[in-house]
Amino acid sequence: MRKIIHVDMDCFYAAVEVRDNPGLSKQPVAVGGRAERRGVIATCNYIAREFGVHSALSSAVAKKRCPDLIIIPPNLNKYRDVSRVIQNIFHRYTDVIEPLSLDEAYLDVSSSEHHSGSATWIAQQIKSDIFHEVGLTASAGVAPNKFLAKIASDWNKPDGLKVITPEQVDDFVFQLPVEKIHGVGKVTARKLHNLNFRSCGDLQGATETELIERFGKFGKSLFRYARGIDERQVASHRERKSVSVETTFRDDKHSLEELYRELPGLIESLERRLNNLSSRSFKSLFVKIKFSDFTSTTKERRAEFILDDVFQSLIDEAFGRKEQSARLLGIGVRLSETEIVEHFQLELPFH
Ligand code: DCP
Ligand code: MG
Repeated sequence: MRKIIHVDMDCFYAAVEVRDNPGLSKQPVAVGGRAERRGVIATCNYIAREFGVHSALSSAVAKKRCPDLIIIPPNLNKYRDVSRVIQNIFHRYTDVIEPLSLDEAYLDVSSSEHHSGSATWIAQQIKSDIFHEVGLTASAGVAPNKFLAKIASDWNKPDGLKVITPEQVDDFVFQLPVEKIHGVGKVTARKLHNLNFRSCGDLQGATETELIERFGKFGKSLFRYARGIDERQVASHRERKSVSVETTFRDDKHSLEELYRELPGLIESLERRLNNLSSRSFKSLFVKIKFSDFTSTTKERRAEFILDDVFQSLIDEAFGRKEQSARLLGIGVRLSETEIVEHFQLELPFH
């Protein structure tokens, strides 16, 4: 039986900003782009969440919902530094760590000798180390696998600790709403509800074949998750498949020329991100355009290097797919199989 801990910082970027400016601790605070520049909210503190503010909401809407909201521009370097300190704390307890983003990681402590091998004590200790050394609260989930550990860390947020022992797994999943399953978004949830699958207990009534017929490959995972089974290992090195950057324009772009003009700036920030990689062998380049009706399209072509004219012709093709102006342009590279994640996923830029 494995012992997995999932640690997730509470309202991470916002918590860092409030920590560094304690005068804000009783105010609704968000981190994100400016409302007047079509920015979006990266995250916000729990006071702001009570007003309906959340990640990925446009800052303009956030301001409407919460007029007193203080929106701070992101300081990604600061969050990266904090993240490094947190990662070092994890390493005191195990080397089997899989970071998912700056503020979140899985730890496999099955063979840890700390605290007589009690994963619950280790999780408590990690939370306490983070609080005393970084001044921030984290939530942790302890369970026999990744699927359950992640659900558990979210269970009593903020500053939560939830343990699911092997004996509790069956009862826990039986009543678990299907929308708690990782990978079940709004669309899949609706589909499941229409089939009368509301809890994992309901889902246990379906055969694997039936679920695969209805949900494709994901059906296989659904079948196992519904029984609390997840054999995925905590992978300390994960392959990163692509690196990309994108920008949302203040005003929609109506012509190809206008889009081309954005290219040098985007290539530059893409290059900056690629600087962190150990190898630079690409499989392909791609572009993404989001149109004024919010639909998106992508175009991709094989290429081993960043070539301006490949991006240009991809933009040409993508933009030509609709008679509409563009509100967002993104470019990226798909990496060859050998590229290994350094430590963290890259975050979206803010413009
Ligand atoms: N983030 C972002 N854009 C998003 C979602 C998240 O930039 N659409 C950033 C800001 C968050 C950080 O990633 O602080 C971590 O994401 P989480 O989903 O863990 O959210 P928080 O830590 O902010 O809040 P919670 O307490 O719910 O974990
Ligand atoms: Mg978090």
